[in-house]
Amino acid sequence: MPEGRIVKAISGFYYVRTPKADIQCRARGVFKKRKWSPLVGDLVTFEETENGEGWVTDIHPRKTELIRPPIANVEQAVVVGSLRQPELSFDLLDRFLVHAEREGLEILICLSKVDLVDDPKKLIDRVRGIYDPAGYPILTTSVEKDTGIDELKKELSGKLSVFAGQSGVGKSSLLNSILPSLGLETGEVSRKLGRGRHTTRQIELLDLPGSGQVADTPGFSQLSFTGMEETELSACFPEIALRAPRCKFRSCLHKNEPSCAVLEACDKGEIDKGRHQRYLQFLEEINDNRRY
Ligand SMILES: Nc1nc2c(ncn2[C@@H]2O[C@H](COP(=O)(O)OP(=O)(O)OP(=O)(O)O)[C@@H](O)[C@H]2O)c(=O)[nH]1
Ligand SMILES: [Mg+2]
Ligand SMILES: [Zn+2]
Repeated sequence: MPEGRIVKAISGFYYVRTPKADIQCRARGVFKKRKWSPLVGDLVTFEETENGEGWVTDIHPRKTELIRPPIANVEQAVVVGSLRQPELSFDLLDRFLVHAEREGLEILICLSKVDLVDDPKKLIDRVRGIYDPAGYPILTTSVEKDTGIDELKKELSGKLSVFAGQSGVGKSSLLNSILPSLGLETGEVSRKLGRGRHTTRQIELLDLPGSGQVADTPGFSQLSFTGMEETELSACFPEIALRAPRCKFRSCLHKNEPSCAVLEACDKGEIDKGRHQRYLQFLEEINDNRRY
């Protein structure tokens, strides 16, 4: 039976890309019963019907699975945050980074709209100071000034990547710069609210020239940690995970325990205090989830 990858899902239809064409498929009821539904990025087997459509009959085992945005088998997450319009949200950035780490994805932070800041170096250096200890590579881009686009192209080549970030940070604009023929819809950021308008509505997996694929996704404004355990969180902060083995207590949660190597690194400025604070905030949220 034919196989392919789901590149788009719209109201119960899955578009399965094969070397010949995209086949519009539905999913067998059995998936619904098992509460197991196909995701964009899934490799599937399908059965062709006479009218050129199909039924998804099997979903191949997933290498990775993100919940928000819901997508399977991506290898790399490009987390986009604009320096202005909207302002960079470290809270949202870190929330997404936790989810990407949990799936073991390669991570690239993309600081977009550098053209909107008069002296971007100061701000960029500050962001580097926060994320260098975690080992995350940072790329700065501007679609207006054509900055960083070639580098971004290189980072995407040969991989399956997902673009994620708040609405209005310029995810679709970046993809249009990389692939002008795409003509993805982009939307103004509301001046009054300083927020994007949720222009992209669907996840769509796009083929890159040469090899590689990239998914444009709708912007998010919230991200929670449902289903996550307290003890899992520190592994999703690389700079914390690195030091945790040197804490006195194996069960250390790096809150206020004695001889905590993480707290010591924070005091010495080796770990950014804001990152640690957000770690504590997320820890509290995970605890609250368990209580209710
Ligand atoms: N000045 C400047 N504006 C940009 C840049 N990139 C994007 N924009 C503008 O930012 C606005 C939002 O861009 P989009 O590409 O629609 O943002 P998005 O992240 O795809 O937003 P959603 O689809 O809503 O999640 C548009 O008005 C773009 O023209 C940039 O590098 N510089
Ligand atoms: Mg978009
Ligand atoms: Zn500790």
